[in-house]
Amino acid sequence: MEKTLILLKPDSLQRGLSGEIISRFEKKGFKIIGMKLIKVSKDLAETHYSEHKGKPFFEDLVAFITSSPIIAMVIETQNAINIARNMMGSTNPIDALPGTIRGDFGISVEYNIIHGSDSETSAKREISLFFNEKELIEYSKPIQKWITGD
Ligand code: DAT
Ligand code: MG
Repeated sequence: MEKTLILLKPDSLQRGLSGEIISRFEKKGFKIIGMKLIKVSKDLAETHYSEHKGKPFFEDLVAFITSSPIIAMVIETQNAINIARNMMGSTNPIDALPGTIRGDFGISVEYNIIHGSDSETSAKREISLFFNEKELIEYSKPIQKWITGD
């Protein structure tokens, strides 16, 4: 089963949207295998977003993600990365379709509510930045066979 890292950014918690967003992933059929509330350090933020270093929005992005707590979670299912990205919607809420998380709740690209890994390589790298192995719990959910046949 594929795993992906989801971050509910500071605006999610400040706006009281975290339960709603977690619920969408649960209802879709993802299994939550790791979850925690954390205040992201500047170091972790810069490492996590290192691909954007040097871009005009980088400093503001780091300031935003470190400004207030986030919820980090690892969720798992078949094709988890692409399914989660589709549920999130486009990076800029202007382009995000209604029915997606950013399409339903977002207005601004800076305050776009949620992060999700964009590839298998990113998912592996990002999961290991936010979680150690002991924090990821493998368990079975019998309902899984009614979601994916597994
Ligand atoms: P995504 O979060 O959809 O993977 P990304 O990796 O391109 O998008 O960018 C990371 C974050 O940086 C994004 O969620 C919000 C911010 N960002 C991206 N493009 C931006 C821009 N043009 N202006 C301001 N912030 C931007
Ligand atoms: Mg990205």
